[in-house]
Amino acid sequence: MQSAASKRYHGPDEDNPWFTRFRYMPAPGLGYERGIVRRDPSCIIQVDGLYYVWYTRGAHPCPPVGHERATDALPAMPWDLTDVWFATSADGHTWQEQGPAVERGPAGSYDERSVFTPDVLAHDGRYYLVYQVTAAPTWRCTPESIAIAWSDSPSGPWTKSPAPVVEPDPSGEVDERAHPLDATVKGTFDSLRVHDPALLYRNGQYWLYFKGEGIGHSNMHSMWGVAIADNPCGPYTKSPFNPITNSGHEVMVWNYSGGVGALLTRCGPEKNTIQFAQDGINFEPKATIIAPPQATGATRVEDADNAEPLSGLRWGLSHVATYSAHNVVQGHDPLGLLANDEPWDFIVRWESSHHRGGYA
Ligand code: AAL
Repeated sequence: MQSAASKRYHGPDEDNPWFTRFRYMPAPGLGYERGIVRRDPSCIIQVDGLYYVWYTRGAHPCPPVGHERATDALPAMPWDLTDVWFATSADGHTWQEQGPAVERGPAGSYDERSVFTPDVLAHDGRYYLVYQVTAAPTWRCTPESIAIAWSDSPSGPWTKSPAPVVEPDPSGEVDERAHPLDATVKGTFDSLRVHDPALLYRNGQYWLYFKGEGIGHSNMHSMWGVAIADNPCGPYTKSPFNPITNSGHEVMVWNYSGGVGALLTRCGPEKNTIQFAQDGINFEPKATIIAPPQATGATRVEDADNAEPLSGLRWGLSHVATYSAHNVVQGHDPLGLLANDEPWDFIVRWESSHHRGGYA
């Protein structure tokens, strides 16, 4: 006799090389600070012995006021009126903020309102930053795109692409001031916004993974797509297989064994899973995890150090989104810092370990 649960049992987490647990600790230099938003850190790269990270940073006169009250100086959301900054660290624990890497463009440009949520790729001696851009404060149905900047040094200066490199799919119809679910015509999963870019180099091409939000779709059931280019600065062509996940919010992907590992959090039936696609497209869940880092960037590893499925997920930085109550609901207040009297998002460090269980 065998129960349904016993029949589908694949063995304990401890025997699964894709399973891990996360623990959290402060990241001095990038921690809670009144008046400053720090969130959505990139992956971390090491150059000449120094760790580098990029992130969304805003110096705001007050916490977010929402779209109706937002002005040229008052932010609608934590990621409104922000720039991409970078910080360095000798030990990966204590960080020194270095200043802006990519800033908002002048009035009339595609990135005049905010540049945010970066990721980095170091390849062939060059550095590429991919990030979100918007010309207007985020509200119900305002569009958002992805742009790229490049440099010969991780410290910049950075050259911006003349236009965004990935745009929302031009399907669906909705009033900009309506709720996305009140679409007159439903669009594809990425017809409203493309978000959370993550850039990998694989098989001679540049794979730009992103999260889509769609007209007629709830942004709390987000999915991911990928766009591929022969040249890092584009043009990028969206895969005909998109969406390539049915779940997941902020994108975290890493190269492993010729394929791509992925950490899916927060949204959809396969939230809080680690997945793998040998071809970078057809993802399969490999492990269910608890309390994963939010909006995270992990430390990129050299090929020689990338022998295990989770070599690309050893330690990194993530954010605590104090502004959103869902962090409390989902138990993501590992440091108890939501007790702070004002919501200013900040960055923490995490480490993962394949713990064997028990009380040791
Ligand atoms: C995030 C990301 C994107 C969204 C906002 C800032 O965590 O999904 O970056 O636009 O929230």
